[in-house]
Amino acid sequence: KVLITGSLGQLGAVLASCFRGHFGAENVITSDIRRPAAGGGEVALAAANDGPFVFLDVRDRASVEKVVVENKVDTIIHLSALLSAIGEREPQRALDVNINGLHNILEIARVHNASVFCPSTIGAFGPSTPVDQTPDLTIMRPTTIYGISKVHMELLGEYYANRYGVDFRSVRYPGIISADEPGGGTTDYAIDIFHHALKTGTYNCFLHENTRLPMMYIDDCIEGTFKFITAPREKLTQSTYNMGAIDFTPAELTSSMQRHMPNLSVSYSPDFRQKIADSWPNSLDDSSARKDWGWDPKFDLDSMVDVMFKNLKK
Ligand code: VAH
Repeated sequence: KVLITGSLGQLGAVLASCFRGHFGAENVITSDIRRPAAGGGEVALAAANDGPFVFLDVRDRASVEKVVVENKVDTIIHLSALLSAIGEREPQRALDVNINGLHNILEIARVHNASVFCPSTIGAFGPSTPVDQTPDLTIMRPTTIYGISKVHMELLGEYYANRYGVDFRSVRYPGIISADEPGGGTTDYAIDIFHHALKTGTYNCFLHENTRLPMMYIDDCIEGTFKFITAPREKLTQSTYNMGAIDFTPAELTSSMQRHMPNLSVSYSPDFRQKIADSWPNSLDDSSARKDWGWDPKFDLDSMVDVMFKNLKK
């Protein structure tokens, strides 16, 4: 049985539906600290309604442990976290959720023999990291509380794997693009821009037009994540893998969108998120993920833009 924390978020809802499709709805327990109706739209509602859903605060170890023991959970997909921008607004809450939540999950996995998947991020890199084709193994000195909590997660997960034999797996996601509401990240502009474009024909971007960041379309993310979590352990040569796909700037995204909306007008007013974006890589070297477990993203910038318009117009 699978338990997913943070199930009503941008990734959780879609990942839950993917896992339920493969393993049966009753074998995937979704959970969140929010009420389903307050989550991110239809997909989140489905995550809560299409199978078992429990209220869980990952900071409350006893409650999480009760769900794991009572349901014989053997796989925990731990998605609860405060992202980069919201983390800078509330560093203490980010530490509490991202660090204490993770400690609880790893301890429960150790005691009850569960495996753990927890995503990392390009935010785990920092200003001293090489920016182009950033490799898996490199300098990691992030400057956001989110990044710091994710480096801690990668290292602690690896420690639990080496010391206690916990099957711990992680991937470093770039910005994930989907039609659903994102949750307080720096890469969110690449989603907001579609919603504003369709409503008003204009968008005021909070990043500079030439800020290049790695990105990925949600379908690639879900397919790849499923492949990684279910890959035979012996195929994996490391616990954390870069997962790259596309990279682009707000200006390049705008040009691609203008193929559909020639009159789309985008202005730029960088705010505090610019500094965060400037500390992250431009692109990732994900050759180990491709070699070890067959990571193979399909969407490029234009095909991602095409499918976003198609979905949002629906
Ligand atoms: C953020 N989308 O912007 C997240 C992500 C790629 C960074 O982890 O905070």
